[in-house]
Amino acid sequence: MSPVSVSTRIRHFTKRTYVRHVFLLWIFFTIMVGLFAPLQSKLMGPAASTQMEVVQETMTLFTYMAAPVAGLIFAVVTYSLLAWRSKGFVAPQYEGTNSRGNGPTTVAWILVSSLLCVVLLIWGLAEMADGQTARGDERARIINVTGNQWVWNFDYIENGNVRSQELYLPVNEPVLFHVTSVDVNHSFWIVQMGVKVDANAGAVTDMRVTPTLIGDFDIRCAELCGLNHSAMFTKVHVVSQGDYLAWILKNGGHQ
Ligand SMILES: [Cu+2]
Repeated sequence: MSPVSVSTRIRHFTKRTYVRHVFLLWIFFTIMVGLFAPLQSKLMGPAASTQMEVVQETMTLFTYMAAPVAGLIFAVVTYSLLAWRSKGFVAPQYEGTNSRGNGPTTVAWILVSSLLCVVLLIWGLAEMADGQTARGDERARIINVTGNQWVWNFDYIENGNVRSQELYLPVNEPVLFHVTSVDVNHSFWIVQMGVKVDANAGAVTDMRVTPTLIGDFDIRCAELCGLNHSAMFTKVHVVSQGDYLAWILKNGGHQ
């Protein structure tokens, strides 16, 4: 095939009305998905730990990179549904041209997908390493977390015999949670800190985090655990070191 015939083919292709329409729809849907990218991380609230910052950055970047791919699929589907719909009860008179075995399309699709995957993989590995370093150091305060249909219990074992059903944490201090369950399997999820671990009966799982923001955040069970699973949520109150100590002393604990 000579270069002239390729350029002629491309010119003919882009002159078709449906190509221009799909292209415009592609731009439209790409922008719509792109606009959603910075918004979706805000939907989960402010980042209350370094891990959550990493999670939000990753979700935003992945959405930006997926936007043109999703946009193209939305464009083709929307255009096909609207323009090539069979009207009434009559069967379509003819079929559209088959694109199976179209070499350039296949090559372009594989190249673009591979490139996107490689970029996302490199980004993901780098961010995962950042998340690991942000987990906190050896000297973390240990708190026991117990899932129980359908409440969470927190034991502050380093501060005496203190138990609560809402979690209290001092800001900027690393915490190590020992997580377990007394009945079925639950999942301990601190939403705005971007950390989650299974709470399994008969086993103890570890989770580390350092809260970086003072405020009240959400704790949810992220594993279907029976009738009231959806009501198995509580709060974490991240407070100053002084306020944390005052709360511990008020509840019969020690420093
Ligand atoms: Cu649960």
